[in-house]
Amino acid sequence: MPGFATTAIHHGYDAQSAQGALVPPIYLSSTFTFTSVEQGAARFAGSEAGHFYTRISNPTLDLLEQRLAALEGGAGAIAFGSGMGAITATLWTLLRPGDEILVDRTVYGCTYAFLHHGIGEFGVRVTHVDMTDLHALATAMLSGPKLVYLETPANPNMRLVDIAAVARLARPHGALLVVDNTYCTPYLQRPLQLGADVVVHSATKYLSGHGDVTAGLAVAADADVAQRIRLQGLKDMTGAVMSPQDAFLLLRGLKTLHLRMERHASNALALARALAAHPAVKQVFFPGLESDPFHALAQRQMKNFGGMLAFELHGGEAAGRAFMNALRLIARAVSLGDAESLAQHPASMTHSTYTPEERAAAGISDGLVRLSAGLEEPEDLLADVLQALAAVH
Ligand code: MET
Repeated sequence: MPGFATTAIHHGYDAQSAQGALVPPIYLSSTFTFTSVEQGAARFAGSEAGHFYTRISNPTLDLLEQRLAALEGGAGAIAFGSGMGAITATLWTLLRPGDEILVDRTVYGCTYAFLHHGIGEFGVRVTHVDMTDLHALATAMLSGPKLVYLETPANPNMRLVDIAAVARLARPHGALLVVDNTYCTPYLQRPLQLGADVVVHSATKYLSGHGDVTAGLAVAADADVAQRIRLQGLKDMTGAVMSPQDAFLLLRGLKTLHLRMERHASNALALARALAAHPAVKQVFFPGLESDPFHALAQRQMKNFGGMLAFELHGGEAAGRAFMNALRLIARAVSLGDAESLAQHPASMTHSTYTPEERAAAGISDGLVRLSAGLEEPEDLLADVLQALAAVH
């Protein structure tokens, strides 16, 4: 198999299949014609391969799906209209009333809302356990959860979970492991190789990388699981299909993913070190710092430490707000993985779906500030952070 960048640039496309076009064309057609009514029936029955309606499959989406499946090392991928489309379609497919889903202590706010106010109201039992504590996880597995779900690093507080260790505990119980790999992308971390069954992504973030796409993807280790997510979760239960134009932008973004991730990571490390050395800063959460409790796990599990970090100021939430309002270059915005650096306040923004008590239980403090390190010059980012800290201090 060719290396990562070669796969991201070439996998699955033969220019001669598209009149020699170097760049794959966009198939905007919502429907596909049949040479006979029998052929249409065979495509609907699944006995003949071929596209028939873009909500189910489309040549541009198909190429993107093949490429991401190759990068993640999966048997099949499914493209969605958002990260939440990928997450909800996957969980609607793999869970039934009466099942239990075991979820790590911290997850993204809308994932939490879907679990507790969406699928949790349809007879699925949602249990949280701190998956950094493998003894607690082993005990929680005894109740027989159908599915285990985690993010690593977790949004927004940068807790890391040992994917291989969780997979080893989940497998003997027959539980499927689903990992949200949005923060890392397959360039930094490949959960399926570590024993996960399904990887979900918000492709809005690093995979597209330019802040101009809202999209998601799920990748399954097993082709049957991928097909079930497509036919139940996508086709019937959510209809959350990706647009072919967005698939085109994603195919473009993927070509530079390896280069972008390295710069995001070096910028994040520079910001984390500067913040950690500043007297106004109480704590920095970034696995690239030698002092971080997850540093050793990150070195084992990730190729580099990624572009996301979080921190708290001694002055708490008020100081965090003042810091964010003083930023001049770094934008105040949710989302992540864009060329532009972004700062946001999880308690009032991305994780405002939790009650204050739930946030405390999940380890998300009110003073936490989340930064997505962009691709700008590190000196300019450092200057902005230092002037904003000076404004607070
Ligand atoms: N998932 C994105 C983030 O974590 C967007 C969040 S708020 C609707 O920033």
